[in-house]
Amino acid sequence: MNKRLVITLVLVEIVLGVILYTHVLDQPQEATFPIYDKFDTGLDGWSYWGDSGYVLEWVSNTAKISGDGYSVDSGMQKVVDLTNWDQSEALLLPFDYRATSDYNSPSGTTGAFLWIQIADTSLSLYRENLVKEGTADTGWRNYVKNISMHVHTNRRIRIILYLHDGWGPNWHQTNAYDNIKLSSTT
Ligand SMILES: [Ca+2]
Ligand SMILES: [Ca+2]
Repeated sequence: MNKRLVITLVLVEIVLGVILYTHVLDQPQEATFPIYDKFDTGLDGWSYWGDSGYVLEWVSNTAKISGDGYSVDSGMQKVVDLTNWDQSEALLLPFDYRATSDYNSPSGTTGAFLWIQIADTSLSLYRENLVKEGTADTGWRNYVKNISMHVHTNRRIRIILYLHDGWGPNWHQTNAYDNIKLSSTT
C-alpha cells in the first residue's frame, strides 16, 4: 500500500470513530430499577427534556431547570428499566421538589409537572400537576405516589419532571428536584 492511501484510511477511521463515539454519548442513559438519585456528584443520568429555552443544571446537589421561553414545556427525563420490579409489590416514587417564579399568579406561573410515559412510544401512563395554587416560591416539598397501577406491565418507563412556560415575559420560572427514588419501599 502506498503511504498516501494508508494515511487516508487512518484519517477515515479516526473520523468514523469520533462520529460513533459522539453518537454513543448522545444516547440517553438508561437506569435499572430501583433508583435513588440524590445528585451528590452530578445529574445522576438525568437529561434535558422538552422544548428549547431552558437548561438543566446541577446546582447545590440538586437538579435545576431554569431559562425562559414562550409556550414551552421544559424539564428533565430518565428512562428506567423495570425488569427487576416484582409487580406484586408497590412501585413508589418519592421525590423533593421546589418551583419558583417572579410572578405570584393563580394561573400557574410557578408550576411543576410529573409525567410518566412508556419509554419506547412516549405514550402517556400518568400525568400530574404538582403545583396548582398561586405562589412565587413553593419552598421544598415532598411528593410520594405508588405508580404501580399506572405502569401496569410496562417494563421501560420514562419519568419526566418539567415546568410549563406559557408567558411571553421572562418570569424567571424554575424547578428544582432532589432525592428521587423509584423503589418498592420508601
Ligand atoms: Ca441532593
Ligand atoms: Ca416566558
